[in-house]
Amino acid sequence: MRWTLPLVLISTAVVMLFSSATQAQESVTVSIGDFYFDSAALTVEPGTTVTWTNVGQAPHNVTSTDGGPLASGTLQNGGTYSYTFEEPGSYAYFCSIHPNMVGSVTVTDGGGASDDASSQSYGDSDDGSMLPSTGGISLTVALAALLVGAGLLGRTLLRRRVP
Ligand SMILES: [Cu+2]
Repeated sequence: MRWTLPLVLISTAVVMLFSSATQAQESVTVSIGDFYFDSAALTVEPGTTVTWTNVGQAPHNVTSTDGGPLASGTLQNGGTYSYTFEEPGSYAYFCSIHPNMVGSVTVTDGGGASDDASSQSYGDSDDGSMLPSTGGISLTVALAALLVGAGLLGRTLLRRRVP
């Protein structure tokens, strides 16, 4: 019966680790100002939805530079445009009304271990507004549960060896 708690904790931790690794999808916002994109250079994982919001007074748009998929049409103040990036690659875009407004979204190949995913998320200090904090917290909780579970298991094993 002493095995039950550690085993539950460990399996819970493993499930949480896997689910946080596959929860790469997230949402990121980019502000469109007069006359800039913020963040102008974004790095996301596949499956990320990026939403541009025009916080400026002038009309702007999000238009792929090289015939890519981004085509927001004209966004007035408060207007938004979303696109979900599935394919890895580099997506350059600009505002065709003000061609000196340029930005890019880099989509990673996303095929890494969970270590890659978390270090990537936390590396984005430029756009600290949209850190996937829930993923980080659940990873920490999972690791803590794993350590506690392993500790309990170890103590149980030690106790069993003592006559
Ligand atoms: Cu513009």
